[in-house]
Order: sequence, then structure tokens, then C-alpha cells
Amino acid sequence: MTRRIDLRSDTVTRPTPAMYKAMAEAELGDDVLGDDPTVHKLEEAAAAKLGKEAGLFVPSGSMANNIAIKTHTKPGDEALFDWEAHSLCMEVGGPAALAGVLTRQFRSPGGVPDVDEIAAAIRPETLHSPGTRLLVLENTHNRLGGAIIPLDVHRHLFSLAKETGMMVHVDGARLFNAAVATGTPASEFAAQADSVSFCLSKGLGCPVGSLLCGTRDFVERARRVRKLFGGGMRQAGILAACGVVALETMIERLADDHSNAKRLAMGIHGLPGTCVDVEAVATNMVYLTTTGSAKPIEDKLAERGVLCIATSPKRIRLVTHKDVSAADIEEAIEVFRLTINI
Ligand code: TLP
Repeated sequence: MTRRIDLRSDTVTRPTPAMYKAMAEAELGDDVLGDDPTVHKLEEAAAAKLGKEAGLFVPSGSMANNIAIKTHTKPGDEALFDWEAHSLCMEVGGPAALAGVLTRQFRSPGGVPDVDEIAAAIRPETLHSPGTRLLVLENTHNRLGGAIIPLDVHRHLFSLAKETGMMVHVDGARLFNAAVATGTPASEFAAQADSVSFCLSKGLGCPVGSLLCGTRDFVERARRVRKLFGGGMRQAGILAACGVVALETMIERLADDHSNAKRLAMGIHGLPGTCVDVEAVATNMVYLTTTGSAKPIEDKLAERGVLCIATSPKRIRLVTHKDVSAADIEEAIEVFRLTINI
């Protein structure tokens, strides 16, 4: 097989040797019956990392978000999302279809939620209006270039939420990227939310799985919703075993992905007919804007072994992860130069 440098997503990684070993040796039970010791170990470790009382192992980030939204709300409640939120744009309408919530949007210039716009949107439940029950934040923000929500903005929004009786869920699919990039423990971000989800199957390198963390009471209610959504897994310890390894060994190395993303952005900056905002690269994503159509560029790069995704007609997303090295990045830059110059 020809070698490929796969920058489509940080979801494409393969398990590490330590993960394969952990899977082979994992002590298993039946997690729907509640006795898989490796799942318990992962859920406890995840909750501890985020400073929350409890954690719930779920198959995907989408399911984690939708379980959280349904657990925090009742049908007809209003939930606030960024215009470009993954849970709003990329989860097949889950908030409406699965939780029956009314969704309302706010802007996040440069990836930072507009606090005034959020404050103005909150409304109490009356005879006429739905109550704004939930605020969903995404840190880091996928469609806004891997941007980080600063901790003080989280603080501000969480206190606003508490004053107005609103719950806060953080889609932290890549929360550890934000933590490593800012040198802030993930628990400090998590302290400003009622629930937080994060993905094992992105930068942390696991094959499957996400965690949803919150209070013990929230997690017990979320467990029922997981069952409702068909997300109960039996010998799930075989997957959870990778998660335990990831939490122990895969967080600090995210810094390499961030420096690779920066290097990539600098290397492809200024190519004809394209634009990259190098300064905006905060974590492991690079977005390239094209003056012409992005799809033919994606196709030509793929012919030369560099995979990426045209996420919209004039935008290409490149994501760094543990299976692309600094040398791969240099090679990818050469391929870009060759492809975009002709
Ligand atoms: N993101 C995927 C695609 O769906 C776009 C990717 O390749 O980046 N929250 C955020 C912020 C995400 O980026 C994703 C996945 C999810 C939730 C959903 O996770 P999964 O794919 O596990 O359902």
C-alpha cells in the first residue's frame, strides 16, 4: 500500500501497542449489568481528571452530547448553541430529534462565545415562552478552527447560567487539547460546567469511545438515556482498557500535534489562491480557505498521498494527530506546494 499522510481527522489514529496489550489483558464483565471492572476504572479515572463525581462510558461523542442534552432538558425547553456547534450542525439534528428541544444560536467570533448575545437570549419559562434551560459550549471548537474558549469566558458564562437557572454542557471532544495548549488542567474548565463530554477516539488515540462526566445524580439519569439510545455495551472493558491507557499516557503528547499544526500552517501559508490564518491555529487544526473550489485540491492531494477534507466548497480542514510525525508534516508541505502551484 502506498504511504498516506492522513490529515482528514484525529479520529483516524490506530491504537498504540500499549492499548493492544491492555485490550488483550482487560478484566471484563457485563457493563449493562454494571459489573465490568475495566469500565468502572475508566469512568472513575475520567471523572477524577475532570474533577467531577462520576463518569459514563459511551460509544461516541455524538451520543455523549445527545445524552447530555436529553438528560438536562424536557421536550419544548430551549437550548443555546453556537451557530457552528458540532452538536447543532453535525449530529443529524439530534437535539431536536432525540431531546425535542428548541434550538437557538449565538455567535462566537474567533471561536469565543459572545457573552452579551447569550445573556440577551436567555428567557424564563412563561405562559408563552419556552424556558432557556441549557447552554452548550464546544471547547475546542471544531468548525471554528480548533479555537479554545478561554477559562474566564467559561467562568463568566457559568455564573450567568447559575443566576438564570440554566445548565451548562461542554462538548469537550477535544478538551484535553485546550488544556494542554493553555497549560490549564482540564478540571478547571470542567468546574465551569454541569456536564462535560470528551472523546477518547480523537487526539487521545483510542479506537472507540467517549466519556460523559457530571454529578453522580446526573450520570445515573444519563445512564438510563444511554440505554434508551441503545448505547449500553456489554464486555465494554475491552474498549475501556484503551481509554485507561490514553488517560495515563496520551494527554501530554497533544503538544506535539499542536506544534505540527502550527508548522503545517506556516508551511502552506501564502500558496497561490489560498489563505491560512497562521495566528488562528491554536491546537491541532488548520483550515485553508481557497479562492476556487476546494474539492479538486482535496482530490489532487489524495492522488499524491496526502488526505484532507474539503469541509465546505471553499475550505479544507487539516488535522494533526499522533500518527503524523514532524517529518510527515514536512512531506505534506512539499506535496501542498507541488499541488497548489500547478
Ligand atoms: N467530529 C468529527 C466529524 O464529525 C466532523 C471530526 O472528524 O472532527 N464534538 C466535536 C467537537 C467533534 O468534532 C465531534 C466529531 C463530535 C463531537 C462527535 O464525535 P463522534 O464522531 O465520536 O460521534
